[in-house]
Amino acid sequence: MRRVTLTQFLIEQQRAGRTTPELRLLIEVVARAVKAISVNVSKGALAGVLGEAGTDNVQGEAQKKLDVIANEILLQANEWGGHLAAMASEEVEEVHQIPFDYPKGGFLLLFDPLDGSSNIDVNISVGTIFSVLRNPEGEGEPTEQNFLQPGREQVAAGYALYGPSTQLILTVGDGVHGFTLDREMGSFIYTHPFMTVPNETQEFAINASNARHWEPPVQRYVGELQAGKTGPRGKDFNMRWVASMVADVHRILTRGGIFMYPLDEKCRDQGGKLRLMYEANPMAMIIEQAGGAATTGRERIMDLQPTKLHQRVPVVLGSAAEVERVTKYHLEG
Ligand code: FBP
Repeated sequence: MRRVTLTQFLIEQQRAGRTTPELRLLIEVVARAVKAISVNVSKGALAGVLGEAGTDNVQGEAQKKLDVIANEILLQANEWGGHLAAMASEEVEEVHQIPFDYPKGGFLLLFDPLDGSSNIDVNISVGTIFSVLRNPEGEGEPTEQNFLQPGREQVAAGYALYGPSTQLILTVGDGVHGFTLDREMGSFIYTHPFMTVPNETQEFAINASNARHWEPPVQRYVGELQAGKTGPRGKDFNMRWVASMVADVHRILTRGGIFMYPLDEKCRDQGGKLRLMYEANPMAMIIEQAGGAATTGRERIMDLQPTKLHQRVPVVLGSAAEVERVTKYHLEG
């Protein structure tokens, strides 16, 4: 089979009018940053990048060294790239402006530089999640308000998975496409065309240690799954929880399933655990583009009107039939 690189794939998308030269070039800058992060992640203790950084992020969470390294790599690469009006990162409280002496572009980039931080020191897969929006017309430096657009306004979304191999999963609104990093060539090779989420599944992902905090609809749904053949679902379900959203979502994109980080008594005050702008929205776009569904348990995630850059939301995504069932249980009250 002809090996197609990410650059060739994006140029073909551009020739077919499915993306613009500016967006293609932006995605290539993000891909280059992902390669640099992949090198750091794979070196681990050899490069002294494991462990705490000794600082906290905007969410008050202890930062890992790799959180800081990955964030710096993405900021520096995209500041210089010339395709952005501004950026937003899980690790940075305010909007990150492009230095005055660098060229600017028409896009806004949002990212979680290293997702699944709690797994870094135990060598379990982690990732990077990103979302691209258009910067609304207007004078002056972009503000937080410029970013507060519903997920359906995203022009691209993707994630990198730093696992046994490094993969880049991408959508520009025409299906979901997967690329695998060829370390010898230093290029992402097109390996997974038009990834789709199977509608039916027998696999679910949720942090069951939170069960006592769950709302009744989730108690009911998970209870039925655990009842398996003997219960109303009449079939057995298996559970998986990597605690790296990227890894759990990638499994669902590959073989189906449902991922839930619902609203529970533990995270109710925060509105949820996962962040809307650079975790839930990009993953929702990818899952929907792959034929799945993504809700808060009550509403379509990509229809939510954001109110804050770092706001958190409940997340239920994956195989459409299961997401619809969980949402129905919530709406039945
Ligand atoms: P960050 O690591 O980017 O903060 O992401 C949050 C996250 O690690 C998700 O990747 C994962 O799905 C979830 O938190 C795991 O939560 P828990 O520790 O409750 O299992």
